[in-house]
Amino acid sequence: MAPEGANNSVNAGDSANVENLTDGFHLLIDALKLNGIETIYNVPGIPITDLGRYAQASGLRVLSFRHEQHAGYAASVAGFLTKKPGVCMTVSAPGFLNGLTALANATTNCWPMILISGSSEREIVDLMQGDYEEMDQLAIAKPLCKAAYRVLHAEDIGIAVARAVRSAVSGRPGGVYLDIPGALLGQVMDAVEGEKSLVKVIDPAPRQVPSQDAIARAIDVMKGAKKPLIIMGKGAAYDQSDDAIREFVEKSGYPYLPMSMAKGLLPDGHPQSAAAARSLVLKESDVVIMMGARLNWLLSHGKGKQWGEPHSKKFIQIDIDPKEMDSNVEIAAPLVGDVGSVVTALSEAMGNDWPKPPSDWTDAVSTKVKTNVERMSANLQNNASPMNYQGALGALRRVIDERPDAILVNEGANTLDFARSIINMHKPRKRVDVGTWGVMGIGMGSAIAAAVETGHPVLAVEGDSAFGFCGMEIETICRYKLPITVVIFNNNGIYRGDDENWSGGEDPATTTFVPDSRYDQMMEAFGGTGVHVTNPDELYRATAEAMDSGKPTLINAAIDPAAGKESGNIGSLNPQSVVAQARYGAMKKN
Ligand code: OXT
Ligand code: ADP
Ligand code: MG
Repeated sequence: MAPEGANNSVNAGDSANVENLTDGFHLLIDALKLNGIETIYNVPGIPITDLGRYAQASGLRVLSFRHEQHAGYAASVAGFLTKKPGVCMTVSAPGFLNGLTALANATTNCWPMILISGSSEREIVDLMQGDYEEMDQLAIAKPLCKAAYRVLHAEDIGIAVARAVRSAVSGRPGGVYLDIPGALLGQVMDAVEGEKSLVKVIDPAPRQVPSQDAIARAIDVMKGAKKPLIIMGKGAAYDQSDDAIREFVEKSGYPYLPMSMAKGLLPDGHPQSAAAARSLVLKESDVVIMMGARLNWLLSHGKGKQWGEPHSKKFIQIDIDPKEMDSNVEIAAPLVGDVGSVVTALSEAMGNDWPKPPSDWTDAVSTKVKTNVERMSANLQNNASPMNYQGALGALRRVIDERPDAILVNEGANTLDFARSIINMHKPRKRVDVGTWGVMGIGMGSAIAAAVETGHPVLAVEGDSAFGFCGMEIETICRYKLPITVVIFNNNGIYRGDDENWSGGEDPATTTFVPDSRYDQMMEAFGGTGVHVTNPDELYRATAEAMDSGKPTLINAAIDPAAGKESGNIGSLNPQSVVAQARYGAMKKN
């Protein structure tokens, strides 16, 4: 709480000239608006409740959530979709900590976000005298985000917001923490001086053009390729250089692999897409161009049996962060710069008669694609009840095929991994999912941001466990009347719903839920539409109707509890031991 004597109170006699004054509340709001911020995702409470009210009164859209983690996920996805920092506002200590998960996740995903948290006064925190919600938030935030700042004086708010905006979007985007002690908001100063203290950031995310030498080196490596491959990541989607990317990929004639949130940069099903030949192209390629994608765990760090013989490939890497080069394997041609500037320079250097890759390579890839696509499509045409993932996702694939502007939000394990390869994306930045960390609970915040920032209808395809991390936000969705359809794949548990308690005791297995829950009735409790479906035909009809209605809807899709695999496609990451295998191997399902 504000210590006595701070210059934060206006004497009764001064009220006559109060119109010549401004305060910390309004300097912060004006600084955010001056830098193009239009929306705040928050949870009210001491000391920011009035800040939210004043921001709303000043024309900012202020959405209040039920938990700060989801307000934070919304802010981070707003950053991914708009290239402007998404802003999340929280109370001190517990609210700050709830938001911190989202800030760290934004930083991991390289998405621009600013977490603004109220905090306790330095004088009390630094002596650890037990303030209300006392915590040294700045120190705790610093290791978990890209940059962190604290403001103590009203006249510094303008420069602080400018620093936060530039830090969030420049270079490799990321999360920034801005610490606002409660007393700062109540400080007053001369309005004219206050206006002068505000800073509008000039060119916060400058294009970073690659050197000609780097381009020449990369072209040289490309010229030697017999089995080239391009891997596009969410950094390429974020860059919003869609035409330049497509021109480069098509000019090269190279097969490409989109990582999950790069799907749609070129429409899935594009003749050069190798998504349905993933294992083949990773193993057999000889030159790999990484475009805004890291060689991290999602790509087995660029090594191991998935990648064929060790050192059998040359990597070209396009990344705005020079430190990403050589992170996992040697990069033969590092291209430091933003994706748009790099692919434009590459396309120019390739001239107008760039030779297509050898047909034995492209034919091998397209043959494998055709085989896998045919094998998968055979499984999608089923109307089985209880549903399996293929039948349910075959229905939702049609819904998205018919609504290419809709945004798909997706989380779970099987619900995620099957949807990624079954639901085709037709345009850039139309798929938002668990990102680099594989975080459960991103669904509702992401759906809210997608609806608010784009105005398009949103389809959130949620595992029932994943939904459990964020389900209370369906009240937020109903309160703001957002065009969001939530489809819950209810298989009664995490990964599957038929596990048993191996002790034979009364308690349910550790991965199962109440069987046959009716999540749709939760939605009805908040005035939304709830639907329960048991087969793909019903699922298709209910989802299409919901998407076209523009109304908050939750569809509870009963999925066969035995249909899933442990951890979906990444079961191999689970630790094993011969002892555990000997004791329990026979009891484990799938
Ligand atoms: O080439 P081959 O022949 O090999 O074939 C490949 C492709 O070519 C082919 N393919 C196609 N064929 C035909 N047509 C098309 N269109 C096509 N596309 C591809 O298919 C195969 C496979 O291709 P794919 O899928 O592209 O590639 P692959 O090998 O899978 O790629 C590897 C990866 C790693 C890139 C990919 O698997 C991936 O991106 N995985 C992401 C994994 C992930 O992040 N999962 C989420 C986390 S799992 C776990 O952590 C969970 N938790 C723990 C937890 C978490 N995460 N967070 C928090 C806060 N607390 C706890 C929990 C609790 S998941 C979870 C909940 C799970 O339960 P739910 O109820 O929510 O969900 P259900 O599982 O449904 O019950
Ligand atoms: P994915 O999970 O889709 O493979 P990653 O999150 O692993 O993608 O990689 C994203 C990479 O993109 C990061 O290394 C980041 O530095 C980079 N990046 C982010 N924005 C840009 C941009 N505008 N231009 C170039 N690289 C970018
Ligand atoms: Mg489940």
